[in-house]
Amino acid sequence: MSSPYALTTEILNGVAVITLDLPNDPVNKFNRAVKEEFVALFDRLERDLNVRAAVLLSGKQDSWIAGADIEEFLELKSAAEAERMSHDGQLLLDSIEALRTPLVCAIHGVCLGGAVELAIATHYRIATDHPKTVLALPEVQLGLIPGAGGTQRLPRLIGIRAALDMILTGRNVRAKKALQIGLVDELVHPSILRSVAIQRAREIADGQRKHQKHSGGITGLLLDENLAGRKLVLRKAREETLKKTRGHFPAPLAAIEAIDAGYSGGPSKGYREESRLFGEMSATDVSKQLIFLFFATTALKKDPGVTLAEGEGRIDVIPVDKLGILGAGFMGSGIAAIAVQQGTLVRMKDADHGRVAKGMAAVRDVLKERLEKRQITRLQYTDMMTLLGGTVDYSGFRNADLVIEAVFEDLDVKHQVLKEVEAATDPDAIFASNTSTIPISRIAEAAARPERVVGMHFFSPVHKMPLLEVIATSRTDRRVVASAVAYGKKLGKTVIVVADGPGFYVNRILTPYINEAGRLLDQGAAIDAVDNALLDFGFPVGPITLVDEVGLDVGSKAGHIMHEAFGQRFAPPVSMQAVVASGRYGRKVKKGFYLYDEEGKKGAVDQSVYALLMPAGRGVSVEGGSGQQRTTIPALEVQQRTVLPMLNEAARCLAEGVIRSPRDGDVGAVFGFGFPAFRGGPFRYMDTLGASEIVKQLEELNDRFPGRFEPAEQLLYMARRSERFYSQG
Ligand code: 3H9
Repeated sequence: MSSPYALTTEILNGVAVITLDLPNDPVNKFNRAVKEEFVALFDRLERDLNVRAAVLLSGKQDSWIAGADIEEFLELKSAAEAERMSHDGQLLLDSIEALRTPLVCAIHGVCLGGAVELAIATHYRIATDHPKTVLALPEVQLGLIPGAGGTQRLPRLIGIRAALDMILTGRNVRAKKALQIGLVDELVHPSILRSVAIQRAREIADGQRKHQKHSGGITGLLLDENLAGRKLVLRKAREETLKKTRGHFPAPLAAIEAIDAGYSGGPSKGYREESRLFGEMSATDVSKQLIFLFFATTALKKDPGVTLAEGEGRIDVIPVDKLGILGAGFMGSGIAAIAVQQGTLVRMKDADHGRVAKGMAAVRDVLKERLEKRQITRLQYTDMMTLLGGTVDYSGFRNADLVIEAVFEDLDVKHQVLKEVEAATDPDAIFASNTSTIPISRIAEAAARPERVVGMHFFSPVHKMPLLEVIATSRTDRRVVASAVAYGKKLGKTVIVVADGPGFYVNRILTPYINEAGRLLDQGAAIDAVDNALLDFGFPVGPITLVDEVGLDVGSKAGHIMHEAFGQRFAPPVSMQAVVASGRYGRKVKKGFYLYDEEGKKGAVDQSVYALLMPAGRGVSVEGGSGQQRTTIPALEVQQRTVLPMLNEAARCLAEGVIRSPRDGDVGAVFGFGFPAFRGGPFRYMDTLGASEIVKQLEELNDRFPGRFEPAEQLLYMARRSERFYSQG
């Protein structure tokens, strides 16, 4: 029978060996009950004079502690309540720091947020030198700041600059790096973690060992101890944060403020400010949206992608050990690169040896980058490369469990390769298309086994983009869908299952947005001004830059397919057609709307492109744009004209069943092309604006530009009934 308690303690020769193992939960986290158990336990240990030291271990297989319980944040009713929670956390960790019995943390697996704050309040930290061991303060990714002393203790332990890096990015710090920066004191193999931790606890109790205080090396020390140096570092951090976030994320700035307060006003002021700002941040809409996204993505991790029948429990999936890839281009090699990293045997085919070699080199580049960043060892690199093979025929495809095609976006070409794959593989093999726009059912028309045909739409660059759309046709076997979903997750992707149709979900809602950006150029707007307006809205890149990145040839081909399918509403803008016709395909040919250097690094707008656009004399410009003879379109109008049709299309996708839920629609847009996460996604954003406000704005635009902005039926219906997409905010 499992214990109702999370903490168990064993006393070994004066050392209390404490194991945290939250019952019935996959990870350890600090919820109210666990905190109470900690208080009671330390109270008892402090009074037990037989206990001279303590060690804290996790009972979970590969994770230590995931920090504070985020679900409890959802119950917080006010900033004051959150401030109290932070203050209580600080008091608990202060009491641990002041323990008579030194506490040693034995860390294996993820150590996040409040867990790092706990660890740095203790007397000694040992971590395992295992790839699963990472330490991070991910609070800013939830719109929060470390609230249990992290903004105060961390800079003093590892130096301001290293602390800022961790707190402002939330980035994972691997064990080796943690040792280098002084975040942990020692690294050991997992097999000896427990015994070494007990030994160190004894040594510290006996006064034989003190832990070293690091603070970012000599330069770090000099800067931190010197008022002017500190001010400079903090000012720079503020400037860079503002530049990067355009003011949309208040938490990183709040964290800097809390750190500053601790140095300028002393520790008690620092802790007070940390609690106050933690409370303030927890009440922001940004934090609510980011926490929503955290739970939405975790829910998707468990989602099999198909509806289970009553009593079914789970669905058996086909494991993918051998993968065939058709097309060794950018997408094909990108998929190969992530597949070999998961131990899949990959066979990549293209038409000639030159292309295959180029694709293999591209895989090597991705893995080399990981090697250089020390994310993998040389041995792992070699093992991964050994899993990759190339071919110009179908040799080695016979045993493939899954074949993904990433060939030219042309239906005839897709039909041809589908037939070839069916002939070259076993009848059980799954055929997946990575098409970005062609309906899978059209591709499956050529199939002898349409039930084995599915869509797996990866985003470019594959090794960086977190989303995968799995597309099921009405004929796809549900086990095939579930297998594509399971394999996508294994590849580390967040997977949404969408219904078949031109552009599926992500490209369908992206197209009207890009088209409208093009129409603004048709009107004579300046390229950088359109991009800037949407960067200000919160997109990571502007729409014109995005087109340059994706490739104008690819984008325009997709645009035509969408136009054919959806008619006038999706008519491509004139400007884009003129530019693509001139051979400016964007970054890959180092010629597009922007200038590119030899390495492909983006520069300023290429002024010569304006000659290809509609005559500027007829045009207008956008606030803040460069270029000639322009009148002004306010940035707000640019945002409305581009973002509203995207929202409108997202509502249509939901009504038509292209996506299963607003949650999938939000996650798809945020992870597929960077819809501003602090707005929660298109559906959360529509709820913030309200359906009637969206309808009103769309109708106003439709009066000015008939046909393009007609509100979706779904929005009209919701506006009439004052309905929302989500029942709660
Ligand atoms: C913080 O610490 C604030 C402090 O500064 C001080 C405050 C005063 N809370 O992702 P998985 C659940 S802020 C609640 O599928 P994986 C998750 O929802 C906190 N629940 O597994 C899921 O639930 P379910 C800073 C949590 O192996 C289940 O655990 N910490 C938490 O792929 C399994 O999760 C973070 O931001 C949590 N903290 O990844 C850590 N963590 O089974 C966020 C997990 O019902 N968490 N759950 O669907 C993660 O990054 C990943 O979940 C983790 C495991 C890497 C831990």
